[in-house]
Amino acid sequence: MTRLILPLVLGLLPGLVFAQQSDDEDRQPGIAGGHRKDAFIAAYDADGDGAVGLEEYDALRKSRFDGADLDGDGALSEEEYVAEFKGRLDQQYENQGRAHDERYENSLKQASVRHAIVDRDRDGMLSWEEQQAVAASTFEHHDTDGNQVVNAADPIPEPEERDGDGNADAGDDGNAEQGQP
Ligand SMILES: [Ca+2]
Ligand SMILES: [Ca+2]
Ligand SMILES: [Ca+2]
Repeated sequence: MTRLILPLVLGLLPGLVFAQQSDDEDRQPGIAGGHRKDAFIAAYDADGDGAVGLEEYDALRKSRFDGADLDGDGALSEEEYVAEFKGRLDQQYENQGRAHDERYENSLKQASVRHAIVDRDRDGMLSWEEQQAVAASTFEHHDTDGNQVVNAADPIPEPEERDGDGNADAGDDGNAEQGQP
């Protein structure tokens, strides 16, 4: 993963968008690297032990990817990708008792944008391999000590340039993975 692409990639995971959305109510997103890592852990810590192992990360994403692949052709169309993201977004809004707002609409638009970005060969379909390429770089970014587990022990990564414009929020950045499978 090149340094040019990484900042973009960090905005590619819907799971991250969700976590950031859920806790950026009283904090500016994208400023502290720690916030990003916390959001990452919150989004993927399936067993709730405060750490995200590579296998745990891959398993959750694969499960979402397969669930989103409604026609079972092994890849996600923009429609499938956005629908999966929308399902989780709707759940989040429902859980928070929030009415759909401008951010909601923007988040859906961003999901379409993410699909186009992650679809590297631009064939209109997001393959698992394309999904994995992006996800792996995101994991590596947070797993700063390289032990295949992202947890509190990982030193906070150096700030990314894109963090400077505070656009980690789902509503105005390009952040998400798989309509985030
Ligand atoms: Ca499909
Ligand atoms: Ca593709
Ligand atoms: Ca680690």
